[in-house]
Amino acid sequence: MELVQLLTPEGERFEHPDHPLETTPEELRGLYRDMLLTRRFDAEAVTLQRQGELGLWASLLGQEAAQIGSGRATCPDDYVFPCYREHGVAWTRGVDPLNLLGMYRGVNHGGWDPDANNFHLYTIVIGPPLLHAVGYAMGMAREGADSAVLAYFGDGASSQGDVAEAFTFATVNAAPVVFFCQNNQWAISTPTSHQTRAPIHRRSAGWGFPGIHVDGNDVLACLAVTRSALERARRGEGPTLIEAHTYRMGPHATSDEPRRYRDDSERQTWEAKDPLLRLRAHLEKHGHTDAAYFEDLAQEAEQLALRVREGVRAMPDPDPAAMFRHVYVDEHAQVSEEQREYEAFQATFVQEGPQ
Ligand SMILES: Cc1ncc(C[n+]2csc(CCOP(=O)(O)OP(=O)(O)O)c2C)c(N)n1
Ligand SMILES: [Mg+2]
Repeated sequence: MELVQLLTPEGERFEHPDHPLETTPEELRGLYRDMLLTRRFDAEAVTLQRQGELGLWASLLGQEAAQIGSGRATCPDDYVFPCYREHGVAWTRGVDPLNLLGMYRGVNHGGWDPDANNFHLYTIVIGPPLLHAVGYAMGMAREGADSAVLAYFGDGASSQGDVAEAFTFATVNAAPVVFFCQNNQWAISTPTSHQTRAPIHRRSAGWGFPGIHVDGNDVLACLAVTRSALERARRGEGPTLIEAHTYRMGPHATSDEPRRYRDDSERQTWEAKDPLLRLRAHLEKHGHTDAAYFEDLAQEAEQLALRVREGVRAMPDPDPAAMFRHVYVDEHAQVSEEQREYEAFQATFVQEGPQ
């Protein structure tokens, strides 16, 4: 199947007969702003991890268009199930970027109220979010809701049994769900060629629902295909699988060193397809922006980075005893014993500073 593209890497816009998209200059500027601020936030998080302020960070560098395009296709009442790298999607749902950092700093298990923005908590275990999404979508349909669910997974997660099970339940129940696979070519050090022989988007045919292959570095194409798939789901016509062809420009996470398993030239090839550069080229070519727009945006990005930096440092450390409190609803003898041992261990440390 052909790759759906509405914007070439050089910033040329064209129409696709099956995926029409009308945009105003204001919307285009908004999408660029979303991608730029997300990229700046992500870079700040990497720096914070390098400085010891975060335990880990999974960067989205290179995947801004896939995330902003698909995220901006959702309506407020839709519900989104992310994995752990969906910082751009979180942004489109109105989650404060600062809140994404708590779990990666190790001070909480989530960091935001999922129901405040219909954006579920990050899930590190790959595969389960699709099952959660299908169950949630089936529940929505039974309640007669006029909304849909958007669920994210990766090329690596596509090998999990959970994904196949999610497809089965979604299709036989015509669940209002869209499965969005960011095929960023890698699952840590495992290339996509080790996950599958056939393209991932073709898989849905075996389950009897449509699959779309989209240029994941083209924010307009991602917006168009996700919007129409969500509309289809809301009409009660069942699930759609979208495979966004993109690239993870950075390491899997800050604990990873990609030069050990992939050639740097690969990254250079993808730099030419940078999602931000192509929309910027389009904006400039058509006179939708001037120098002041980009300067103001750069300033806004620096302010965001500063707010995040100060905010993360100010996050209070959790009470160590809290980790024992939520294991069971009622008191449990073994957990209580572990808590007593832990507290005795803590008491052996001498406080520094004036006594
Ligand atoms: C069930 C399960 N197995 C293994 C892991 C370890 N793991 C974490 S991320 C990852 C790779 C995921 O790759 P992909 O789905 O392509 O997502 P990406 O990181 O590329 O966004 C693996 C194997 C996990 N988190 N969950
Ligand atoms: Mg991947």
